[in-house]
Amino acid sequence: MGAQAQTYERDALLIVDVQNDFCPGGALAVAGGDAVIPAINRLARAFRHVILTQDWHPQGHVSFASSHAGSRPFETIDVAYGRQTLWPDHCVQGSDGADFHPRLSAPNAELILRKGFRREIDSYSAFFENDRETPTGLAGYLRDRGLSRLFLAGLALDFCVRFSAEDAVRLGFEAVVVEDACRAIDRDNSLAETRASLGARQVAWIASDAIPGC
Ligand code: VGL
Ligand code: ZN
Repeated sequence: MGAQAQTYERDALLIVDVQNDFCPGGALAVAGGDAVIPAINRLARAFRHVILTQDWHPQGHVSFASSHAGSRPFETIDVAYGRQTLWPDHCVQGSDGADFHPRLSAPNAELILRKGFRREIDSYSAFFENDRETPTGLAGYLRDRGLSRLFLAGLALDFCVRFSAEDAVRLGFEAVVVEDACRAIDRDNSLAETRASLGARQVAWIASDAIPGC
């Protein structure tokens, strides 16, 4: 919808959290999470600029249900910066679950951006942590390099992809979600909310086969 089917020097592909823990068999598996990999591998070859994100939590992270006595995964609680969904322990720094999926192939990636490494703040967006204030540095990186349009693919569509795309637009970048290269966790209507929210914020959608070279 609306996005030009052509990649340019100013375009970057953001591959979000294609890590073992978000794929089948992982601690926070997204249904069909590994099914995005063939399309993402093609996209990675079609784009001149590729950035990977990696969810990267210390043990005892605030987003882990196990860090809060009496809490269970997928409940929400109040933390210092507002509501926070609690998750099973996942993407612990240095663990196999935090590794990129072994079939992911993006040899030309120029940056690996790790997020969620502060014990007291979760980070869905690749731009801001969940306090909505602490920047990751990605905006400055993109601006300094003249990258003004971001194509997003990966996991999970209704969390990290969603909030990254929304922040991108809020910061003045164009954002295009590559729909078939994403999968959602889809709990509590989160996928429908994501579609509505992205639509209301001028985030575009595209199919990967509309991108030259894919
Ligand atoms: C994510 C939940 C918790 C994601 C990360 O990558 O979408 N979701 N941590
Ligand atoms: Zn996480």
